[in-house]
Parts: sequence; structure tokens; C-alpha cells
Amino acid sequence: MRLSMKRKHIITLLILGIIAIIGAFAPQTTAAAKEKTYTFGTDVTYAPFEFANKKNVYVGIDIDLMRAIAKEEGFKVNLKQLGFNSAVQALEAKQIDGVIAGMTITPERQQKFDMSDPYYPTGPVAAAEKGSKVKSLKDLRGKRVAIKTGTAAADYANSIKKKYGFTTVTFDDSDNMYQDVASGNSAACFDDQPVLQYAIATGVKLHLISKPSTMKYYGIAVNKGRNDGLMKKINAGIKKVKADGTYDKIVAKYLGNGTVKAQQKKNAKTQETNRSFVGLLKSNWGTLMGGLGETIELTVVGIICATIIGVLIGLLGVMPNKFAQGVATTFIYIFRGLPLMVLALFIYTGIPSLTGSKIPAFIAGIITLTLNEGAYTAAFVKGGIEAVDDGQMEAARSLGLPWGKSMRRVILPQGLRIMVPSFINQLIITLKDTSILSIIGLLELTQTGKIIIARNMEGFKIWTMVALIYLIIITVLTWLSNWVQKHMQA
Ligand code: ASN
Repeated sequence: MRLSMKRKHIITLLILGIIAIIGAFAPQTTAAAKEKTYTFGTDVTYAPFEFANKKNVYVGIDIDLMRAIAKEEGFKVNLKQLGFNSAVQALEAKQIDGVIAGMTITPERQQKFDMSDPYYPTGPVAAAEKGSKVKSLKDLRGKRVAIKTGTAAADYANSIKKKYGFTTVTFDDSDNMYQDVASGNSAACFDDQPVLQYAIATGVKLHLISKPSTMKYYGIAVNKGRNDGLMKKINAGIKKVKADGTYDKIVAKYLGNGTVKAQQKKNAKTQETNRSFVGLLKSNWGTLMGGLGETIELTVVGIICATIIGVLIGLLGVMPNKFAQGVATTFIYIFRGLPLMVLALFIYTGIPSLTGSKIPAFIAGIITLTLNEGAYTAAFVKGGIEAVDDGQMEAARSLGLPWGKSMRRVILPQGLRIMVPSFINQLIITLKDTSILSIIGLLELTQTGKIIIARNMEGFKIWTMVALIYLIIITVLTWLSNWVQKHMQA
């Protein structure tokens, strides 16, 4: 009885410890909330509306417009580059306050969200590879066409695909969709006219094959039923910046007078001039290291929490108690069975849409890693203990030691030795798994790479850099762990 009380205290302390660790690393949301900061999701690359410049700072019409509105209306704005579909999902889950992402005002969206007054005209068009035989929608019969998840242009493509006899393939980002067409994989893609036009003007090898079927407008979305007057402020802001010329200045900053030449000239200013491997490495070094920092932070906090949970669950699994064993087996079964990406999305967008309260992306990432890596850790901790010869426990018990003491003094020291390589392996796997968390918009190394490539299209060179950085870190970790292992055996 006394022993189980003690155990309960230890478990409570450990859980408090985990919460404290997570809290210490969490972004300081409470302080920001007091200053009335609203978080808006944007697309990752949707030039000229949002894209990273050569310093990897986000610029574009949406970015400047949102800041101008905020300034005008006296609130602060935090812009998060989540990607269009993820941003809309995060808004539905109330993880963010709004979306500004070249988002077309459609009747369906107006039903789901509060859409602001219109600010920029748009319409869906199709584009094919430059110089290809595909010159109009009629040439798409029997062909594969690229669309972007959750967009108005994708809805348009789906509505005419029977008539023109094409099939579709989906992408999450516009630049990946364009690449697929430019490299000849897909016959065409559907996106919004101003964005495709800008891409073509600034060097993407495509040509337009249709005219907009309908003319609509972009608007800013927030959730319905808010009582803080955010939409009122946004509309008032749009009105003011349009009236005082700020809006026209913003548009001219990115499009000049709208001619192809002017767009090229403006765009050139946002791009790197030295495109060699070393040149690109130099100009993106700070950004890549920022991403690596986030990766390491996630790995370290994730592995600490996962180890604590894993050891606890692993121990439950070997306790001479059917209920404890059942808890451990179920935990391992569920969290080892779920793909990491599904778990991350479930925690980041699934749970908040049920409960209505936000979970910051970093915390969601840590919880995901803790559960998934914790399940693997629990499995090898349990296995490690079970691998110690049964006779050892019997001998300890026959000497009169209670179960807990036998476990601590006799079994665990032997089991730990068996587990060391698995712990190291798990650390390396956790580091690699953090890349999957890019799906919830965490700016770790992989997401950083994606954003740089979305701007400069230097996929080969940038992915090589990202891969090398991962390999270097993993090599250092492996050396370190071999050293630890050697010293543990000595
Ligand atoms: N233009 C898209 C839409 O309204 C959004 C986007 O791709 N950023 O659906």
C-alpha cells in the first residue's frame, strides 16, 4: 500500500515535470493575447500575394495589406504561413483568427465563414507547359490535370472535368503544381488568373489556355459568431486603405504598372542574384539555421517527454497487474499504430475543432512526438525488461526483496544495458520524424527548405543542403551515442 502511494507520487511528479517542460518551451501566447494580437494564416507561396523574399522574409500584397489594416485599426497581427488548405482548416478549428491568402469569396465560403468586403479581382484559369500542344481546354481530353487542394480553382476544374474529359491530381502548394506541369507530368493546372499571370511573367514556363469563367474577388475570412468586432475592423480598414491610396501603393509595389516588364523588374528585387550552391547557401544560411534550431528544440523536448512517458508505460507493461498491463498494451497499440502525420493533424486541428480551444503548433508537435515516440520507447523498455532472464526476478524475490525493489536493484540495471542502443536509435528517429511536423506549419528545417524552394525554385540545391544538415547532425549524434555506449559498458 505504502509503495503504491509512493509510486503514485512519482507519477504525479513526472506528469507535472512534463507539463513544466512543455510550458517552458511554449511560445508566450498569453502575453501576446493581452496586446490584442490576431493570428492570420496565409498561403506558403502565392506570389504576388504572399511569398518569401531573398532574405526569407514574407512579403506580398496580402502581407502588406493585412499589416496596413491592422495599423489603421489599432491591432497587432501575427501572420503564419500555413499553406492555403491548412490555413482554412486551422481557421475552422479556431486555431487562428483569420485567413488572408488570395482567398476567393464564394457563396459556400460565405456560408461557413464571415468573408470581408472584396479587395482584388480574380477568376480561375488553366495553364499548360510553354510550347506544348495543349492550347485550350478541349486539348485536355484523356489527360491528367493538376489542382490545388481546397481551392476555388480546383472546384472549377472539378465542375468541368466531365465535360472536357480530364482527370485530376492534387497538390498542396501552387509552386509544386506549376512544377508538375512545367516538367511535363501533368498536361495543365488550374489556379487563379492574377497568380498564374505573375508566375508566367516572372519566368515559370507555362502559358494560359483559358480565360476566367467568372470574375470574383479575394476577401479575408474570419469565423462566424465572433463578438469582438474583428470583421468590422477589417472592413473599415480595407475601406480606409483603399480611400487614402495605401492600397494602390501596395499593389504597385509588387506589380508596378501591371505590365510584364514591370512585374519582372519588381520580382527580380526579391530574388537572390548568386545562384551557385555556395551563393545560395550563404544567402539562406541564417534561415536554414533557424529551421535547424526549431528541429533541435522539438527533438530535445520531444525525446525527454517521450522517454519519461515511454519508461512509465513500459514499466506498467511489466507490472504483475492485468489492468496496468492492459493500459500499456493499449497505449502502445494505438500510438505506434497511428501514422505520425495523422496524429499531428488530429491533435492540431482535430481536437481544437471539438473543444474550441487552441493548441499552439509547438505544443501540438511535442504532444505528437511524446505519444508516438513514447509508444516505441515503451515497447522496447517493456521488451528490455522482459529480456532479462526470469530466474533473476525469482532469485531476488526468494531473497525476500519486494517486487519494486527487485525491479530497481536487479532487473532494471540489466535491462537498461539491453535498451541503450534502442534509446539512441529512438533519438535519431525522433530527429527525423520532426520533419513530418512541417504539416502543422512548424518552421523546422524541412518546412524552411520548402519555403526557400517555393521562392527560388532551386529544388536540387536546397534539398541537398537540407539533407546534408540532417546527415551532419545525425552523424554527430551517432558518434556521441557510440561514445556513451562504450563508456557504459566499461
Ligand atoms: N485562390 C485560392 C482560393 O480562393 C486560394 C489559394 O490558393 N491561396 O481558393
